[in-house]
Amino acid sequence: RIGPTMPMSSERASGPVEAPDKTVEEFVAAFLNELNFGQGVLLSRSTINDQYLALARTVRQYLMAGWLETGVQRRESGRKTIGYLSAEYLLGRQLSNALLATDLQDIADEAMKQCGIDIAALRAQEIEPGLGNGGLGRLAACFVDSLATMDVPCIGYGIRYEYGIFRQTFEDNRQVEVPDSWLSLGSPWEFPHPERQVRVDFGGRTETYTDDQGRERSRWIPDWNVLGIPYHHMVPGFRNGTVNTLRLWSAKATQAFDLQIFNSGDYAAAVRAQTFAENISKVLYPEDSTPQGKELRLQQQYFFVACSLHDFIQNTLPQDFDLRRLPERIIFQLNDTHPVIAIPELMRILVDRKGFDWDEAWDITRQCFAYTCHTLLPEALEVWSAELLGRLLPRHLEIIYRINKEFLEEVRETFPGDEMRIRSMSIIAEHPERSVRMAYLATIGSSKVNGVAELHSQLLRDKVLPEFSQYWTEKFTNVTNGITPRRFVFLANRRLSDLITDKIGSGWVTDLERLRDLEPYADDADFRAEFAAVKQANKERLFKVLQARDGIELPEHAMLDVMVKRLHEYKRQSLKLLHIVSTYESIISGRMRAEDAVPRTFVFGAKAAPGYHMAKETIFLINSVAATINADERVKDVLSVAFPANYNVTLAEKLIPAADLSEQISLAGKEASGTGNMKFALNGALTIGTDDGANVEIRQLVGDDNFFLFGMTEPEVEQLRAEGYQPTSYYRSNDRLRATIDLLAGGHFTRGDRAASAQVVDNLLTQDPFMALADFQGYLDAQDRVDAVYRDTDAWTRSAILNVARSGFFSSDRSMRDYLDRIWNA
Ligand code: GPV
Repeated sequence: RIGPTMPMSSERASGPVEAPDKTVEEFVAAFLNELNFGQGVLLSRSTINDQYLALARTVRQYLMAGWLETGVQRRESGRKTIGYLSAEYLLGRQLSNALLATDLQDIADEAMKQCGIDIAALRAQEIEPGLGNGGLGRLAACFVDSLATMDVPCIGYGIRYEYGIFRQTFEDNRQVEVPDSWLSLGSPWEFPHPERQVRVDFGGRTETYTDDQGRERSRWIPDWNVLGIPYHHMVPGFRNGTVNTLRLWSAKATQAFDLQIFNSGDYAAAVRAQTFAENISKVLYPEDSTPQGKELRLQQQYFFVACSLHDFIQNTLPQDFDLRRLPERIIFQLNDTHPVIAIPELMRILVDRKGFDWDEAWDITRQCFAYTCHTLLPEALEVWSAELLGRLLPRHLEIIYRINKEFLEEVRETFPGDEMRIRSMSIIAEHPERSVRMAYLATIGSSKVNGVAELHSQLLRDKVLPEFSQYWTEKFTNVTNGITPRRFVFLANRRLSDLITDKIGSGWVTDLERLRDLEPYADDADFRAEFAAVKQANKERLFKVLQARDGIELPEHAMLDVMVKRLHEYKRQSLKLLHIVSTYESIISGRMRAEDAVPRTFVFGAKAAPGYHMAKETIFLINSVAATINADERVKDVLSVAFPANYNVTLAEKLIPAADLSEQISLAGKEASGTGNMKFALNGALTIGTDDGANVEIRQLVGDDNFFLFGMTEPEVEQLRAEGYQPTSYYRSNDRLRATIDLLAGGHFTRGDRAASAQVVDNLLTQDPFMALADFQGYLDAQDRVDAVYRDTDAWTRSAILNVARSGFFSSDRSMRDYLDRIWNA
């Protein structure tokens, strides 16, 4: 039986909760029970959706005992909890992960077969919850997976967006966004708890008064509010019985509608307040690494943070808990600046509601927070105008001013007369308008600040927050990101997993450094053959998926060269495009014979923020180039370009295991870490990449011989910038670059319409803010090295195996251990 191994707590008067037996018979019985009594249909009349929902609820039954028991243990143990505060969780499909965690895959397969059902169709029925944009949201999902697997108490707090990241389609090669109604067919993985609703206030003003001890105090008189309804999700550990909780908040109006107005016939007016309130959790902002200074976004941030703090303090801690000891019980990890309003919120709770002195409250608060920064782009650091903050959260703005005043006084004591320094450390910026720098507030209000890769943490200290890192050397640290091997290797790459387990046992799934034991097999010809066969089988699986999903046909035997990530100028999809066009140009101009080229299939996956014009133009150009190349007989079976729409976690799980080459080509000093880079390496792709983010650490671990490095280093980028970067000089002096750009600009890919490619091309020639042209030649040279190694199948496979064997460091279990040791003291 699956179930608690601990003695049952006295808390449950009704006796132990038991899951059905882990046998095909009991699984079938539980499934039919869910279908008949839960879904209300007969098997013979059921739709695929009915069957999917019933299957999901069946698997849920096997997790339930562990979930309830974990909850009891968490309450009784008094252990410190990690409160992970994140505006995004990019979870991916839940069914497969739950089957994996419970070790029910084979039983469920067989049980469905006995019911005459193809389980693959049911897996395909699930719409993944896309409650995140990209790396940051996916990182949060990996972290909660690891904490559950390590049995660390964690509550993931976030927002239950009714619509997640938009669904991308292409029309005439241009991106069109469609709302992602992931809840429309039912959501069997969430548990609503309307009885645990929380009220959240907004607006109004503050006033001062004198309390009964004669102290001058401030209070907030808000003028509107909404309700937060928690929806709980299970976060199962890997086969360890632990199930942690993700608590996502949904906004609801305090009053559904105005009956008086409704009765008078103005129906729109009657529901206006409801619509307004419920808009707060309606949709995820599709911005990635660039904040939207929108009022609704600030409302979202405060909404989920206020609900979460209230939930922990009022509902999760024991009654009458002494809040002076709060830091022993919670550490709130701030996933970038999105939840940073939690710092003044905790101050408000302690000072205004619980009657603490300011100093004592501040001392507690700072111990309860830690801040992770995920960017180096100055334009990506969140700043809120004081006008907006004061209008929406007047008391919080007041608290921020006081935090700032006291902090600057402290700095002034250390650096008397250094007004320049003091101004540069102020939370409040005065130009172009008075505003609040959320990263500064986060740094001042946290016990620790970390970056997400070695290079990033170094640059964070030196370039983004230099005054702060001098002031508090000990506060700054690094935790290099990681990814969960459960989803991204064990689940996504079953063939490779079986091969690995066959050689070194299954311990690697929860102890990824054990992959080191594979190293000797890199020199074993039989193993290499098996490894290469796995890659080929994964390619064939991918091609079937792309055929069914997008109608894309790809040649069977070509190097699979993959660039998947959000579309961003700094990530340089345009540099990848220049490489493709350059190779194509070499062939059609006769400089290279098609039969001498290494056949390559290029795959892109990328969503552009709907308001990011240059990114959308780049998508258009990639699609245009793809259509032209794929239709050109001169390069048939030598060059193919695929750009399946709507890249998401589900597609990533098919794409990454099939890839030969991983493209990680951001301008040095711009990508904080990257996590796709880790997923590819662990699935046996070789990386072509710049010295940026976690690429640096990947290269150090896998070795220079097993990584294709190119491009300027971060100091070289800085130097070139200082000298005055002129992209046209590269265009003029490099023949291949000129031929490539001329072909792109000349309308060859846009049916003669030169204007259609002009924006991307002109941007490269005149601005090129991310120096694609400066790195172009180095990139081509590195691609030539890729071809040379790929021609030697043994050498390539050997490198691929070594990439797997040496990338165990990038498990998010290791990241979590680092957070526990360096940041959480738990
Ligand atoms: I700030 N990141 C993201 O996905 N969204 C954001 O709003 C911000 C950062 C990403 C970084 O760009 C990646 O380099 C990094 O690997 C990832 O966050 C996780 O740390």
